[in-house]
Amino acid sequence: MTEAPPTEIPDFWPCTHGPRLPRIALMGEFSAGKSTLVNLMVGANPLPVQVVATQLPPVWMAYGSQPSVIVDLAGNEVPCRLDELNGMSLDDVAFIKFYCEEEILKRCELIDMPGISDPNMASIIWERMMPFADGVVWCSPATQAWRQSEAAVWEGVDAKIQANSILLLTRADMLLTARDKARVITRVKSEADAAFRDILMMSLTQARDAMDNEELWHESGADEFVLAFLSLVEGLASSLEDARVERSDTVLETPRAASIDGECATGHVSADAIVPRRPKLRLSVKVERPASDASTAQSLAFMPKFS
Ligand SMILES: Nc1nc2c(ncn2[C@@H]2O[C@H](COP(=O)(O)OP(=O)(O)OP(=O)(O)O)[C@@H](O)[C@H]2O)c(=O)[nH]1
Ligand SMILES: [Mg+2]
Repeated sequence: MTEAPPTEIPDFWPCTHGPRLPRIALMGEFSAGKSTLVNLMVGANPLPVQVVATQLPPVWMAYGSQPSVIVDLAGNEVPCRLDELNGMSLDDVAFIKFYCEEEILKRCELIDMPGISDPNMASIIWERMMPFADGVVWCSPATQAWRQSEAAVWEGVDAKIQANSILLLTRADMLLTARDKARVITRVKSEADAAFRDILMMSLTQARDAMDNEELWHESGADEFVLAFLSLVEGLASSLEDARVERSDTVLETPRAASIDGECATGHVSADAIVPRRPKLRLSVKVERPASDASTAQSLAFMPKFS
């Protein structure tokens, strides 16, 4: 499935130049909490949750104020409103590009995938987006965490992506005791530890409802997830920057010949032409940081809305 990146960039993929942000795909089975998590991170509620009548294609969220668009497989764009998709045929749709001006999107782009086991959604719809993700947050409900069907899909994912991915056990509030939670975490870690960078548990609804209640927020598991997520994004941003600098030492030869990393060359690209993008960070939530990870802690002066 995602073993090897495609040698050619598909028509629907936009040609961009210069530095780019890490892209994180939100994946998991139907109703696992992917859109709830994205809404929490973005701090608004752009994505419909528990959609039944309308299944959304991948929704790629990026920072910006421009109108959102539907991008078809040929790369054509038409204006889009998420609430107007009802009944629309999505056969030729590659993804929806959704823009909003939220802090987290200055640090990474998020791709909210349809459920991997959704009977109404062919797997090709999310599979074709996979080569463009740098990392994944895989949501799995804690009450039936890490099913065979999930593990089977994950096995087909490139090891490099796996190493940059978090397994998030959602619906922690449905497990009644701390002992139950510990049991589930231990079991899932024994099965999937090597296939993820972090395995965490969280109640998305509890985090969503916590507002300024720090205790509830902490209890929801959100603190830990935010730290892990931002550390992941920081690491990916550094790797992308290193790779970009390396590439800029080499002349890129043919148009659209670059690998599928968001830099699609139409000519020679030199280091001078590229201005590194360093978003200005802001503090919105105070978090206790592990003393052992000073550099990450420093970079975490920013928190996604998430509160
Ligand atoms: N109790 C509880 N409910 C949750 C949690 N996370 C999500 N939900 C609920 O689960 C339902 C489905 O959530 P979504 O975010 O739409 O799930 P999804 O993975 O995006 O679903 P699809 O896009 O349809 O595959 C919603 O009603 C959420 O409120 C959680 O941590 N605890
Ligand atoms: Mg969803």
